[in-house]
Amino acid sequence: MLEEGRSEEELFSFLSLKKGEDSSYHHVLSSMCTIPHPVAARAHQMFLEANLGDPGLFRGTAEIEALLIERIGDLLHHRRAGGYATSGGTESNLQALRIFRKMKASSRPNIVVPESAHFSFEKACDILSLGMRTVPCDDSFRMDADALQEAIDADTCAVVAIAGTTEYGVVDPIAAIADIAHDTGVPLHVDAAFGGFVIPFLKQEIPFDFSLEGVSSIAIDPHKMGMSTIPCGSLLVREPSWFDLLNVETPYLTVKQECTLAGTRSGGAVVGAFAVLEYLGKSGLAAIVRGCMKNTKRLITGMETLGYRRAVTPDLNVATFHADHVPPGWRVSWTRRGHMRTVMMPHVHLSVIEEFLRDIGDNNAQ
Ligand code: 0PR
Repeated sequence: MLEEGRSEEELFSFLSLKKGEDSSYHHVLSSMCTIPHPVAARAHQMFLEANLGDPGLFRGTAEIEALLIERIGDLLHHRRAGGYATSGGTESNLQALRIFRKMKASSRPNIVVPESAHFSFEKACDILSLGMRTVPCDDSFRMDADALQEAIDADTCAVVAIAGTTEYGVVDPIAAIADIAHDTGVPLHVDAAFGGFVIPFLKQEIPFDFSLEGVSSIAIDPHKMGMSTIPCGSLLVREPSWFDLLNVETPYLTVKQECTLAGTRSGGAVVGAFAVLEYLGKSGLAAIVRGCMKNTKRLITGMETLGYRRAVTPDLNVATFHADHVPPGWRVSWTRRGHMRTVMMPHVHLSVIEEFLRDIGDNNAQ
């Protein structure tokens, strides 16, 4: 700590300098976050001091959180789902597994995940002392549902499927996985942290949500394709009472029990998420998804014309390629299998894609 505080002007010029060292989203093709919608930013700002960790003090904010969950539940075909706004996909995945671990009477519980699962499941298994069984994916990087059946045993407390994989943007065969989960009586958690705000708006219908009987819980993040400010994820479960399993007593708060992982929680981000969903409605979100998918197709066609083959045809706005270099100034990422990975988030406009194609094409020619 400084002995004497700095002047505001000097301080903010330091902050500006540091902000200048951050990547602006302009040439970023590697992120699953995006520039928040101005409506989300405005609403977040309005509720900056609101703490959802003490909902009795911030009743209005708590009501907005309940409305947010109702709206998302509606989108996922279960308006009466239980849920709360988390800090993101990692917390949602952890909390879902915590519930299912508590439901299972086993001294050595395990979960079954596809090899494509996000690394947050590794953290969750470590924290919850769960064994992690990995099921291979097929040639299209989707979970092999037949192999799943063999991986489930008497100690399996949950199966995980991914509705929009982080690396390849594909959706696991969730209908088939949900049938297996249902038949074996094992809860299925669907990680739709990325895909949850995309899949409902695709031309092609892909079942992934509570409309499938075997689906028990879903992680879906407003701070990814929901255009919200960070941090805002959400976890929805089929039976609201399941959250009781996570309750702890909070004697000195306005509300006497709490099932969330964090204590103090950002009201601002949650109101931001609600505001932008309310403002855009389904038609607004659908328009955003249409744009992102059109851009994904354009990038794939453009790259293939230049000789860079796609690694897979994605379901969502993630495009991956057999390519080993990236033009200077651009941010892409690389999958574990060595493919170039790009995410066509709403900030990646068509003009940005054309610029990228020009740059990688020039690079090629040299
Ligand atoms: N589940 C899936 C399917 C995800 O893709 C992610 C994050 C998570 C869970 C975890 O979500 P939180 O990070 O909100 O806890 N996927 C991105 C990734 O790891 C997160 C990300 C976003 C990374 C923006 C970089 C970045 O610039 O790639």
